[in-house]
Amino acid sequence: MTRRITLGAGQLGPISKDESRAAVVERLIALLHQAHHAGVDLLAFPELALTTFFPRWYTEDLCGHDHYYEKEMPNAATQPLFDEALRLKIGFSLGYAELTPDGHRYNTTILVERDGSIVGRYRKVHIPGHEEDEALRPFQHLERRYFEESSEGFNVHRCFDGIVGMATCNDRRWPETYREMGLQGVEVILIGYNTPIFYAPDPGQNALAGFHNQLVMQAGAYQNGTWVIGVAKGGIEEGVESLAQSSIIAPSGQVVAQAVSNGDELVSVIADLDWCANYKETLFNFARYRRPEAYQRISNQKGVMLP
Ligand code: ING
Repeated sequence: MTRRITLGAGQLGPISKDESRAAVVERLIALLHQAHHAGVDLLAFPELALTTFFPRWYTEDLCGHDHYYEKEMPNAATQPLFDEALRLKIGFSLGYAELTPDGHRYNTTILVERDGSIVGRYRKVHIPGHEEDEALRPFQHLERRYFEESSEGFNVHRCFDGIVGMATCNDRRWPETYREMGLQGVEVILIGYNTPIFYAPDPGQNALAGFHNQLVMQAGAYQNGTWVIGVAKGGIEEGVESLAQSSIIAPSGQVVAQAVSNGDELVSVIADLDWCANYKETLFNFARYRRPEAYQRISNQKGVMLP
């Protein structure tokens, strides 16, 4: 029996620093309703989907940004989203800033099945940017000040009739992200992102922001035989232009659907999870064609860093 599920990317436009959680949750629920009409089974929301991208601002005292973090999930502000998703029988992933009871801070995403159960949680591994205020920058990218790197790695979850994994923003640029999940048989990878167009360390890359975004996700999908959903918070948010171009990519590496706006927009695709086998069991049959000991020999000789 063919395993078809309808995948959705719930792209968000800008969230202002004064926008309430209730107002943002209303926007998320509006995307849920569109997803319901499109027959979506699994809807991915962006990274840090409940607040503005606050790492663009420096605060001396970390607690100065505590109001941007969630201390539990769900909570009073997000419960309406969980309730409506359950009523509509739509699963979703949601990115948010997590402050744990013992004071750890993570850039977190949860995965909720259609029955309302939380079936997965991912904490961002690759934390980009910098730790201290860099006055020469037009805006900061202080994720390394506000989030810890997770040591939990990339796990996969058997749900939605398949195998689903998560990654966040900068993770998508690193091949290990896809490979770790590919080696676990992943069939759908959900990736939320907030990506400023301007890249202070090398502005020459600005014009390639969209190309690099597509390049890494298309390659990751193809080389690991998996569907990939890249879902943005885009547009000009508190004066910073961020990439939109949310897209759903097939195991062939083809972009099947892409957002046409920089605002709140649903992108959806009917995905056949069995298409993953067309690549996993042929070209990229890891068990048959990858000899780990060969990689080990290369790394010993040439100091090659292996994923
Ligand atoms: N953002 C960015 C990303 O990797 C970045 C960091 C910004 C990289 C601009 C390159 C250019 O897409 C997050 N949140 O990881």
